Amino acid sequence: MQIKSLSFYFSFLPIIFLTACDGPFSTFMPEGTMAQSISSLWWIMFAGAFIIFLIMMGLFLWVMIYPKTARKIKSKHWIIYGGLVFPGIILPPLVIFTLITGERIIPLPSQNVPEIHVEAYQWGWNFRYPDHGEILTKDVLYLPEGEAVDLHITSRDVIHSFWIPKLGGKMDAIPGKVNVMRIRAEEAGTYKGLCSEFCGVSHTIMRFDVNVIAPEEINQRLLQEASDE
Ligand SMILES: [Cu+2]
Repeated sequence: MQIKSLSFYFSFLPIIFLTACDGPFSTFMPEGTMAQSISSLWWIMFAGAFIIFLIMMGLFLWVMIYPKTARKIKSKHWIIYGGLVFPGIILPPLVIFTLITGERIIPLPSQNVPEIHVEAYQWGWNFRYPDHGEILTKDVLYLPEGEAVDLHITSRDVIHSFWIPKLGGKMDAIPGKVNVMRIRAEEAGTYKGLCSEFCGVSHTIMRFDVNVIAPEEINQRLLQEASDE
């Protein structure tokens, strides 16, 4: 049997790394404004970390290959340039970008945004729509396409965590407390959400569907849901 070259086996490597990049729970394929901001921040942080890694590896190799030259650099210069100047150049842009992203996804009370009340419990989700006669949907969340909504998230029993990977970040659902998260889906369609905090034996089945539909259709769909109950 002919032994294949190493490059043949290495050609499969990207497949291993990229197979998990798509699918309903992927954060690499954002479809909402908040998820897009978080994803961009992740890539910028990744690029920053990667650049630092390359510089550190370069320095490491330099010290290993040319130890005599490296020894000529005074230790105080390593501290000044490596410990103060270098982080002083790299960290501020990352911090500024993080603050801008946080500001963009934070639910500012001054903006008038419709509310949906989310209640987590072992092991499911209740969604109530105050703008539509407090209609209740179980394990199905209806969101208007292209419009921001404030989700008021709480829990009936233990701590859970609300997450729609393609649309936004995670938010803890804590008994006796209401956490607000703004979410905005740009494209109509069906998405998947889940509990991302281990909450008991049936934690893994604590999932829900998200139907993003035209804003003018929401009321009719909710009334339909209510009559089906
Ligand atoms: Cu849970």
